[in-house]
Amino acid sequence: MREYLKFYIDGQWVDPIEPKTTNIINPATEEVSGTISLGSVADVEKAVAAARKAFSSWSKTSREERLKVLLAIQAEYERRQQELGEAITEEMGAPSALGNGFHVGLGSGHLATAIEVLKTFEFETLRGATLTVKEPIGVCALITPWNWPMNQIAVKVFPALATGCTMILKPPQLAPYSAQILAEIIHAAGVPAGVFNMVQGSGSVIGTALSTHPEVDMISFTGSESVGVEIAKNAAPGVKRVCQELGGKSAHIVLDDANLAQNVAAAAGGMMVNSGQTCSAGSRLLVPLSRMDEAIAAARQGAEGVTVGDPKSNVAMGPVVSKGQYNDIQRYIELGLSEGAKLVVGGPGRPDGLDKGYYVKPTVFVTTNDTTIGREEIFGPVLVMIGYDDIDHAVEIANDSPFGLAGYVVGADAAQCNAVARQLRTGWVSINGGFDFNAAFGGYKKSGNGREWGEFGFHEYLETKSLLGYAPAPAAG
Ligand code: TAP
Repeated sequence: MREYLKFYIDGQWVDPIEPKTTNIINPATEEVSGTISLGSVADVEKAVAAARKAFSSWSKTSREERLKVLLAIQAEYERRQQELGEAITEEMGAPSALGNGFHVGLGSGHLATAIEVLKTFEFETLRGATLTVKEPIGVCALITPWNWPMNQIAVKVFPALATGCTMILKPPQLAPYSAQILAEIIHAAGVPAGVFNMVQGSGSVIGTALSTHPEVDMISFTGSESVGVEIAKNAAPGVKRVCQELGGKSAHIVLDDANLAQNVAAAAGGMMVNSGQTCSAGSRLLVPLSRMDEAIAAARQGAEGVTVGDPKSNVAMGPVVSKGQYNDIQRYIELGLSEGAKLVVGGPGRPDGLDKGYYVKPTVFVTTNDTTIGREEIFGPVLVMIGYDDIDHAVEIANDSPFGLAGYVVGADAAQCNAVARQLRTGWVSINGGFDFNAAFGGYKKSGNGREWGEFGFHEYLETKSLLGYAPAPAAG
């Protein structure tokens, strides 16, 4: 049983000012796996004051000093990878191989990337007589979701540290353990007091206190559209910078010259990774309408190949994160059936033999882009397949979405893939499986306004200052 009752404020583990706790449920067993403290506005006040105080010195540190700190974090992070993976499995149900693998690996990948970017990042550029200086924006509130808990924290905390900002992290109540271990890692690495602070608790209390706080300069939020909008409204009177990374309903386009069976099966299996709880998941699979029968057979094969069960065992898919998430997904599956979508595989209820735990059947529907399940983010292991007539039609369907986070294009002709990718109105497009920690990640439209990852993530934490006449031209003659 885990017990994380203290917050990390001003370089110390401290008791909450008003003691209050909540139990954390293991989604695989529906049993209590531990207890955390829930913070209050008074804890936020303390954390913000610590971050404000630390900003005056941390913002003035040299690149080398910050590199040293990040390298120390990297050494500690590597040492505690196993623990992080186990925590992720327990808190949100990722299978061990995924928790220890991709979940923890994304964190270390972003950390290594932040270190490399920091080594050469141009904080100052001189053009003519004007010096442009990139300065840390100040005290940052980092509010994260539960779905890829370490990834979401890593893309915020490491660039914030690298750029000289100080911060208060508010992890998700549903997945608080890995954040707690990361705070221990940061403490052990010797990050100066007040630079990194962490308060656990509910979004409505801690998140709102941070979003409205006059001493918070910037908010980086990843999560749902509704909460993103609320944060922006709360932050508006203070004219804070609000970076939003929100939801998606991304198109995965299988072009006609691709190996259809192989790509559709892989896309169906890929949709089920992390129980489909991935903002950038290719949740709309677009296939040539003329080959729909072939695609259906391949999707069935791909989804049926996904083993579901106890995440501590050797399975491809564990449960979804919570009862609420399970119910939401079931509602969408029922909606798909009532809307007349064709069920290819899966459907309502738990997979056979799993009577306890928030397990969902890997599900595939064939539908059209105007249905609810074709338009809304389900955030579960539910793939919708949509047929297209030709490439222009595929692009039209892909872009006919309120979201614009990601896109996937697979095909044999690289030039054609590139041309399709260029036409997608999304912030991130993977062509034939391309992946890059240095590529900017973020959305168009209702998927948000921020850009994280690599060098682009640094800019979210920086102000731009122009010093005009910094280097006046030498006097004539
Ligand atoms: P949310 O319910 O939006 O929660 C995200 C975070 O915001 C949690 O820490 C939550 O706290 C907090 N929060 C809740 N209400 C708040 C408020 N009024 N003010 C400030 N903070 C508040 O999202 P979720 O259910 O955790 O995550 C799923 C959603 O996130 C999906 O829509 C998904 O697409 C999106 N997502 C997007 C991305 C990117 S990169 N675009 C990545 C991952 C997820 P609690 O602890 O109380 O919940």
